[in-house]
Amino acid sequence: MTALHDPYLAAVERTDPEIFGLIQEEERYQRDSIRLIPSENYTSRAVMEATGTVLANKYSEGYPGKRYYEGQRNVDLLETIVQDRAKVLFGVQHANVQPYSGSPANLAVYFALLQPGETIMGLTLPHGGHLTHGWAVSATGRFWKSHPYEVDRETHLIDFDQVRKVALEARPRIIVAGGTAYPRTYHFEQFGEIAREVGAYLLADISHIAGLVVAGAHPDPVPHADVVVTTTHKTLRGPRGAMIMCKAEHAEAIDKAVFPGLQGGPHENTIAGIGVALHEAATPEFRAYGHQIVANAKALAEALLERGFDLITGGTDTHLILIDLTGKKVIGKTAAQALDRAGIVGNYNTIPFDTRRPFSPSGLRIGTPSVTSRGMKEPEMRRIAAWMDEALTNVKDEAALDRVAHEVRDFCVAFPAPGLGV
Ligand code: DSN
Repeated sequence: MTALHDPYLAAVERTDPEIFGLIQEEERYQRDSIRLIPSENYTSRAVMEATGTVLANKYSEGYPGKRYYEGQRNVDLLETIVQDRAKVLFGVQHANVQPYSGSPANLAVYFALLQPGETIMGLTLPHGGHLTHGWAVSATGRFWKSHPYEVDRETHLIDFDQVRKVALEARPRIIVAGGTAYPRTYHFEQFGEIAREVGAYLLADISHIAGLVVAGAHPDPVPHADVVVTTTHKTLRGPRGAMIMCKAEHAEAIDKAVFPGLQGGPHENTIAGIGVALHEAATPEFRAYGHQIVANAKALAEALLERGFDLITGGTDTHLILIDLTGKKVIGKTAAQALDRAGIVGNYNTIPFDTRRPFSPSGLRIGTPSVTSRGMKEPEMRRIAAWMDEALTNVKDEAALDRVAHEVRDFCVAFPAPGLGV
């Protein structure tokens, strides 16, 4: 078999030096920088290899045993194994592993369970929700009514008295628990109670925290939610994709909504990569990884607080930290650009009740999944906080940013990133 395979990327280099060059540049960038975008990670080489295989040559519309194409003898077995792994790992009755990513997965859930015009109640986007939780510019806000809930104005926490009040007013068909910039625990049990009280479904969107959930580092949504959606590439550390998991009673509606409702042929190469990631996520090492992500985020938050940074909610329970830069007299975009120049990659983000606009907000969002994948621990988080402080007090000082970038590059050498080929 080995003769079939070139050394890593040799065929891309021969065939298309331009694309090869950019992939190599990106690998260097990912190797030499401290990546703090909380929705990103480093997949293992095994996940990456499974994703880039002959499975990309297939068309397999339908589901195992019920395809619209012949030639599925391997693909049917593969997709069934991946479904079974998801069911065991998350403890769910049904798993659909075909959604192309998180946004189509959420759309499929609404398409399956709601009539057009019924009400979605999610955390509003500027307070840490997601576009597909009913935000106006998203199809989810066009085809369904959106009646969002907010975080508390003082604490910036989800306040369940307020959630309940909004739910009683809005009478939503579905409540969404989950988000992209909320740094604290999602209390799925309380969401579930409110959903049942108002006769709504509960969708737990655990895209950001799925790896923490399987590691036991975040409460489990499964006992409380009708449907659980997750992307597969964030803390779960798989390829770019998504899964919808649900009770058996919703299985048929969910499957029909994904295919033929919204998608055509599933990307079986991605599904193979998801399978490898689920296999890895079932190990004791992954459990330790999930707990270390949270320990690192708490250590990083603590070190930033000591350096005078304001953190939304005062800290974190998860992998994610949202910094309010107002007191530092630097705006989110300038901060993110200066950090990138210094070899530290985060993203500018709105903070709750932000007085600035979304394209130039007051916040910076960071997280620890990628640095934890490199084996960094609490002492390294304190060094990262020191570099962030140095860069953010010198946003216009090219020499200072260069100095940090050099130190970061040297530091990264000691923490090899999984999956890289350079
Ligand atoms: N865009 C993703 C994130 O960065 O959180 C969510 O879809």
